[in-house]
Amino acid sequence: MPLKLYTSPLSWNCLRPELVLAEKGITDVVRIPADLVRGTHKTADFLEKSLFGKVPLLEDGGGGSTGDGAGLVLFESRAISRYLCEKYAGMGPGLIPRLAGEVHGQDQDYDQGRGHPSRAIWEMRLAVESVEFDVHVSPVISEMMIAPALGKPADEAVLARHRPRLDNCLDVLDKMLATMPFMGGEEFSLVDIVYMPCMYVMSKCMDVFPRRPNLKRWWKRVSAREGWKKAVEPMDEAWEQVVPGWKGQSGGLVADVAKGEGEDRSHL
Ligand SMILES: N[C@@H](CCC(=O)N[C@@H](CS)C(=O)NCC(=O)O)C(=O)O
Repeated sequence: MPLKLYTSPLSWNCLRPELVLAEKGITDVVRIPADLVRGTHKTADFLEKSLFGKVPLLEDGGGGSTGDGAGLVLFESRAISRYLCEKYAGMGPGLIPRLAGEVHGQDQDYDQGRGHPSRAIWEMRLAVESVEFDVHVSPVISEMMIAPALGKPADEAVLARHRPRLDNCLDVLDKMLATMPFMGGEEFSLVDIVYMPCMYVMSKCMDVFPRRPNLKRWWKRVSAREGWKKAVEPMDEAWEQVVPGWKGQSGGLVADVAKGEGEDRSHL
């Protein structure tokens, strides 16, 4: 049975699992488009499954609400992405680093209760994205991109609170990337995938890379991947409709264009 993914090309959160699917070459997916502008996808059935009423939402194996593959329903883009990495560990690039002794996705050493410094460090880097980066980048994107697209002024108080912390986080990432090629370490992995969507969208509204050479090198490396090019194409098409000039441009784009067309896009 194909995977069922409630998704929207406008959504950077949906881009995370889309990127895993593209990297892994998984095509047996039925996509249910979410209308983020009108919210028409929020049927009773959808709301029963996606408890916060958000996309992405993944169904694997039909109905039911929990389970082990059969009848699995998952929301939260990072949980979905990780599930896909683990389920399809044998397809495409291994997006979760393997440990010594690991066979067919089973970590024998973990089973024996032993800690692994290298995996612990990778998990720490994965956690940094949601607790240090996303908490600041999401409000900044909302104010710098969504608000102007709606023809609304940015909330300066929100920017004053989050922008300095985001800048600090980007500086830390730049420093980190001076000693390793990827966000998770020596190899491209799920850690890069969780960062990429917001990094991309943010680069449309502010100058992220000019003062951060290591971050810039990282972005060049990861955005050259075929998986990224394939996954981001629908997003570029969709946003070009909302913000003409979106494609191929960066930094300060959105504040200048698309002054709201009377539709409420606050849920984007
Ligand atoms: N933390 C969630 C965030 C999901 C989210 O905010 N999705 C937005 C689209 S980017 C959404 O569904 N918004 C509709 C709404 O809030 O009604 C994740 O990573 O999946």
